Amino acid sequence: MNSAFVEVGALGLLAVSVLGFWLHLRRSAGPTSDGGYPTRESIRLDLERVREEAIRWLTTTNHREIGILYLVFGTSAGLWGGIDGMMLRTELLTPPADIWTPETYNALFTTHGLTMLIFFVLPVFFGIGNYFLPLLIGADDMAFPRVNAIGFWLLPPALLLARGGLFVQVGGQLLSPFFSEGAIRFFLTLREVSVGWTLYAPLSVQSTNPQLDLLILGLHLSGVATTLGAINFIVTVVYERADDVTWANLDIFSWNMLVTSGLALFAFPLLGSALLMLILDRNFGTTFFAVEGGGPLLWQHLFWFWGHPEVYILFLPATGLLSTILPKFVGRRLFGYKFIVYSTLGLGVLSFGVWAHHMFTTGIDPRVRASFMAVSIAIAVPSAIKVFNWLTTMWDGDIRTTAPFILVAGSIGTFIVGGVTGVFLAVIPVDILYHGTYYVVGHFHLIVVGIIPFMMIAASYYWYPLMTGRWYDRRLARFQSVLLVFGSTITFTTLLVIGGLGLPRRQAIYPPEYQIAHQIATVGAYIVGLAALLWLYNMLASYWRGEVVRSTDPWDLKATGQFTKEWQWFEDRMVAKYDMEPTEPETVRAAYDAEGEPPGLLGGVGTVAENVSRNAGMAAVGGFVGTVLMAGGLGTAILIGVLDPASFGEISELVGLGASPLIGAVLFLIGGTITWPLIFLAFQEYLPGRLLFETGLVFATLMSTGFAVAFYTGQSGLGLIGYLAFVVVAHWAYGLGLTVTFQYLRRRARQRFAGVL
Ligand code: HEM
Ligand SMILES: [Cu+2]
Repeated sequence: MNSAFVEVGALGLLAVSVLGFWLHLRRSAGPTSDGGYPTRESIRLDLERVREEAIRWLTTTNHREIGILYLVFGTSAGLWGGIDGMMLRTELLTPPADIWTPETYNALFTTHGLTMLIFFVLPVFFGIGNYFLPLLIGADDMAFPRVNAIGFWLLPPALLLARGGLFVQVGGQLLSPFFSEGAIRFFLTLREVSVGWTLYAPLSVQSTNPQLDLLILGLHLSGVATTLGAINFIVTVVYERADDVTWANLDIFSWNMLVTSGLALFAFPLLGSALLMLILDRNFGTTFFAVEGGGPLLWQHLFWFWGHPEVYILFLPATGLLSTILPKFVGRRLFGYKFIVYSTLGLGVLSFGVWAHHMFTTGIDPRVRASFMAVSIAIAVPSAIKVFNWLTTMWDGDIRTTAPFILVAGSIGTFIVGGVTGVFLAVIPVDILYHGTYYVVGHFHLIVVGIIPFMMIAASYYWYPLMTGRWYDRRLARFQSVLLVFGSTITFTTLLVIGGLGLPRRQAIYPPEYQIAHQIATVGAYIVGLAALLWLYNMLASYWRGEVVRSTDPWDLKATGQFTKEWQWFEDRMVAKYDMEPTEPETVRAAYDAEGEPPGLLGGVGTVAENVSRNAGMAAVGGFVGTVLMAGGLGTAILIGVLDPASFGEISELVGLGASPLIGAVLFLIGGTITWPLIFLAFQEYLPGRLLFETGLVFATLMSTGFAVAFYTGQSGLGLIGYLAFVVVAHWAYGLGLTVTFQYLRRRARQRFAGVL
């Protein structure tokens, strides 16, 4: 089949239907006409209006309008790249290359990867950043509004250079029946590039396709655009913050945009240089990447020194959105704000130090490889910190299963799978097995699909009322979110599996035993595609038909004290424009905030020494009470013979004091009085908002399993059941004693803090 026609056709169909649908909605939403024909005047006027609008959008320097331009551009590119993805998956429905040729398949994964990474993700995030970052930090506009406009307007020509060859090619095919080959040679030489999105030398140097040169120029231009945008974000965050926005309360999304922009500032100029070298090698006979010159490995080093940070440039804004949106729908403050900021900074720094993990199989020096392995594994730590903080934010929250929340929860899930599979890849022996298989494709798609578009869509829902003054169709959105999570999970976990079985990627032809798996993945991909279309429909239709927002606080954020600056801006506007009353919530509660509670573990502010001694004192009191209660349970167990007191001897043996049950029991008491309560306190701090009491039971139950294993002395049958029952009950007694005491002491501390006592 003629892939170029199919692709341009699909793109055209999509564009025409969106435009037609938009005009239709717009007409039907307008004031009802008297049924007559439009007069000359009204048409002329309309054309005049169109001209004015066009000039306005072409020349705007307003951050919100530029944001929308970016969003429209990025979404269009994303749909284009998505069509490539669907075409790839369609080819993989059957083992032979019967739908497209292998050459076309190569072109498709090249353009799909490039379009998604360069022209979809970054522009969309820059769009969200442009629209919301100034509102979030209380700035009037971006620092350099005109640079901002230039940064955006470099992108359309960049995309055209990178992928315009497709249209030229289709043009050539349309013209060829009418003209001689010589007359339309230009139209016939350009082909979509098929050397892989990493443009590895020597293939990219030797390829004679002139479209590759245009692509390199287009990428270069997009790099310039990105750098301009990044500078603007950095200066805006640093200099344009409102007086009450400090580094300590800067919102998480702005933090992430700042770090992302910092990464872009270092990464993209390097890509630019490497691309220049490549184009020189291709056209002017230099030998930067020739075997007899710098060598193909030099290209890989330069490429991945940009490429790995680029992955984080794309990923960080998504995590920023997640951290911003999640708390709103669980009624809790973001847990561990500081750690989320630090982990963002940590990821930013580390991401420059791991590039060679993409080159483990290229035969670089084993010592170099080993150190890159270490850093690559280390990068899992800041990522995990984020995940734990998200989970803790959800702990005991009032979860509202809105569409944004469903996407957030889905993202955390796919990110865990994507992240853990990535840690495996960071280990050299595992990478040698899986490199170049679908395992890699599964891994990175779980992240690039599972968190990036998910969070873009979640943000589009979350801020839709603010941007348009209307609600999207909320039922459809929930359905769409579930569909998206479901489709992506099916597709990309299947790819992990077939990669694990050893199927190489980037091949249009594959052995027949993989067919079923590939078909499952393809169906999953179509589900994702359907979800994308439903989203688009919802966004367009609701703009004209959606329920009008009648509250200045559409998400009821004031009730949990999370009414942030951008919503304040919205409220002010609604009040000024439509004379609305600011909405007041019926009930207000702190978002499980530490306010009103004495800060610190259990006591008020004070020196470290004061805090430590106060907490240790409380732990000892609670631990003592708990241990006394527990001793009752264990004592009974010993009396009826299901617990062997001799097993205490093992504790003292463990610390090297001989097998004395007495010493063991003393150690046991010390542990019960000091160690476990302190661990519990730390644990309790990490799971705030939960009733102390329940946490105590969970904690005690967990401990009891360890105890049951450690003190097991070969009981069986009824004895074993009795042993286990007494162990659990004794630990519950311990947990109860611990927490009730804490609760009592804590109340006293709070009263003292509030000056009651
Ligand atoms: C439903 C959505 C998507 C589907 C069905 C899909 C499918 C595919 C397929 C089949 C491949 C080729 C695998 C191979 O043979 O190596 C691929 C590669 C790739 N995809 Fe996606 N993809 C999707 C979304 C995305 C997104 C959102 C991004 C980036 C943000 C992305 C980035 C990439 C990259 C970088 C490659 C590597 C290209 C290469 O092998 O050189 N994809 N995708
Ligand atoms: Cu990497």
